[in-house]
Amino acid sequence: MSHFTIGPLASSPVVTRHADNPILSPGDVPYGPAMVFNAGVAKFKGKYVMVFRNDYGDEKKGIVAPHHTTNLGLAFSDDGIKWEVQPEPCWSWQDEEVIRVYDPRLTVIGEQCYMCFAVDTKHGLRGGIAVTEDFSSFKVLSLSLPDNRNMVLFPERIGGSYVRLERPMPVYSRGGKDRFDMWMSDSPDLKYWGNSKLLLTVEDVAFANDKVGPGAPPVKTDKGWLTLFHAVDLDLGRGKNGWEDSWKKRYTAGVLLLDLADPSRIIGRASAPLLAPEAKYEISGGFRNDVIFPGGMILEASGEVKIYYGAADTVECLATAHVDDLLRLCLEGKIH
Ligand code: BMA
Repeated sequence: MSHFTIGPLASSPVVTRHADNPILSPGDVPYGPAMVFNAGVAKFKGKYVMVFRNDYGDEKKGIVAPHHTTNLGLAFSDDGIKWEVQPEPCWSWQDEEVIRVYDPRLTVIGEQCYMCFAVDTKHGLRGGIAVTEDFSSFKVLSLSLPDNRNMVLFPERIGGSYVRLERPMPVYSRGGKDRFDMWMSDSPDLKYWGNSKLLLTVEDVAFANDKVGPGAPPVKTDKGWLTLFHAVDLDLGRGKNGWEDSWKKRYTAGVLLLDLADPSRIIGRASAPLLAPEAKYEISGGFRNDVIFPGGMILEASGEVKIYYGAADTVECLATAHVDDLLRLCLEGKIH
């Protein structure tokens, strides 16, 4: 399958990057990662909490940065902007089979905080769900078959079931390349998942030609479930773009509105990206430049929506928008 080229993309004027960006950088973390990004963020027990991904190099082996070792860090905040990073990472998982966990996504359901995460294993990439009460320990509730990840949970049961968005990686049936779409499954208990449905395809999204998948866990509004997705375009004309030898992809964030009672029904979607890489920390100086990877969204009582995203796979950033503008963008866009 050949890729058509997408060309330049701009962020929506309804979204504002925070003046303090990046809100978390490797230098803010006392245990020395090379990259700090793709965080999950929630409001839990009166505080903002962030679980972020740390990637390390191994100087002894001459690996300066990339995805050599990964753990998950923890930070708390009173305002969602200034973060107190805890002195130790909160979780890592390495054993004979598991290589690392990464890309945490937080959803509060009732009194507990659930964390979806990606797991690299020696026998495939898996998606996991864990639960915690205090971020000092995590109980793993389920692990998917390979290859599935980017899972996010809805913050309440819908029609009696837990619901998640996810992005399986069906390489064989999609032309042997990235060509990945967003799916949805439900579960009676967070362990057994089924009723899987295709939700949003890469062909649906004008600013993607490579893959689309979940980003920030959905938030409830009176018009529907509002959620962010990642959209990826590949341009083979791109060369070295970051510390990596070659990086030809661009990641943007899109916004989607799902029906409250039946979230497998898309009721609105902005036709252009909400966030496209433009700021200095998104387009330069990172491991993989031109990456915006949304992982958290908080709807404040004022109507402000805080959007947390990893930038250039190297730092964590914040942007804000008003919920009414996001709903309007979705409802003005193409409705399925
Ligand atoms: C994906 C994941 C993300 C990462 C993105 C861009 O495949 O590994 O964690 O942010 O690529 O490199």
